[in-house]
Amino acid sequence: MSTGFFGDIQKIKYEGPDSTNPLAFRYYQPDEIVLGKRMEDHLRFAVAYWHTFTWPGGDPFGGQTFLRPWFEDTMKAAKLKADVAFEFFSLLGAPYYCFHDADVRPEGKNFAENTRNLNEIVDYFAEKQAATGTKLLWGTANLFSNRRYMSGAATNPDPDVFAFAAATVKTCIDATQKLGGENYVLWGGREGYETLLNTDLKRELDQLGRFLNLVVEYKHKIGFKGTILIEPKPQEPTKHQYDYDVATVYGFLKKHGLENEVKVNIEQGHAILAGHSFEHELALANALGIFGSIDMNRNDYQSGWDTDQFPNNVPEMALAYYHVLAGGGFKTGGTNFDAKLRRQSLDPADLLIGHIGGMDCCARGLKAAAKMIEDKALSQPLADRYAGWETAEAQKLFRGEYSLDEITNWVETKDVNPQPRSGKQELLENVVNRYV
Ligand code: XYL
Repeated sequence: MSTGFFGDIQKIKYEGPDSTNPLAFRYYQPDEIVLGKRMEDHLRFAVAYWHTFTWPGGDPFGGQTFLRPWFEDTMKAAKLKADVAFEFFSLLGAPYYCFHDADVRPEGKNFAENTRNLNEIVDYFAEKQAATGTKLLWGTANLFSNRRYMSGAATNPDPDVFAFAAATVKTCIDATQKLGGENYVLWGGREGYETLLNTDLKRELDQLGRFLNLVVEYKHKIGFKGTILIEPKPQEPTKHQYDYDVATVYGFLKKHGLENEVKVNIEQGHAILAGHSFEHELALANALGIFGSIDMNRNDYQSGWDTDQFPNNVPEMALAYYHVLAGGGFKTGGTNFDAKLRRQSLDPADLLIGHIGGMDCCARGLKAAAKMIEDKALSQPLADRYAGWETAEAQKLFRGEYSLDEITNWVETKDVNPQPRSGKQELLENVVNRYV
């Protein structure tokens, strides 16, 4: 039975680019074949439980603006929230969702009660997944909101907090496995510091390494088939977060011998905060072999904080999906909308409209990216640019078969005298603009 929260809104349908219906897709067609695969299977959209159903609309200067009938910390309210959430997934046609433990269950008075509450909701979700066909892209633990985590979770100076956090992650991996989740995410919002004056940086990094090893060991112990993902972010809430960006996470994984065990969940807004473009982070993760999944949103380029808005810039999405496709596309990952409404967008319909716009924007970006790949619009100029490295001599140089002396001899005897060639940036920018 419907909760009635969305009034008489019916399942969102594709109506084509000319439609002016705000509650219809203009570009996202799940069954459309792109590069030999259904669009839905490329994009693997997920709704973020926290922004869509839990966030009350506060900002640093004011509290709740959203009035939802489930805003109450009880099991009854948690179940109503779940009813509305699964109605939402079905109306939108989102194949996946993602959640933190704290988004879905009431806060208990201790660890045992938290676990009981989580397990009760997990059973409820399992029934709803079976009834609707919605799947879990990833689960995660909220190790940053409760005051016990104010000085970190894994990186806390108090080992009791480390233990509490580790035990909580165990329950969340169990929940994710039970619900058939395809990934498990670790975002360390408090795994960083406010000031180095009170922080033993080396110790905290070692604690974080131990914690991550525990997670990987447990994954193998229980036979969890999903991917463990770290989500980089440079700061906010802490002044400095240890999982700063893709490059930093890779160095950390290497140090702890986990580079083949853990991949990254890359968020558009976090890339921007780290001073990178989204495509930089995606391309680097591909290059390092650790690309996993994406958190899709956009940041306000003027604000300088993590505004978590829905994406609305097609050229940006085209370049993002270009790198996703170039790396072979998602395996267990997907496109999670880690995006929230602006706090004045009060209406239930706004929740749908935000996601519809984001999905359409991603669909357009995906199609543009696929066409660029088909036409070799960027890959051919790239191959041409590096073609010199394909010669036998250059290959030996690359493989390390020449010493510095031999190279010097080569340069001298052949009178090597390189002539610069145009990088053709403007030409390539114009090429991209033909597709978006
Ligand atoms: C906040 C982060 C989280 C993670 C999950 O900036 O994006 O929402 O995605 O903990």
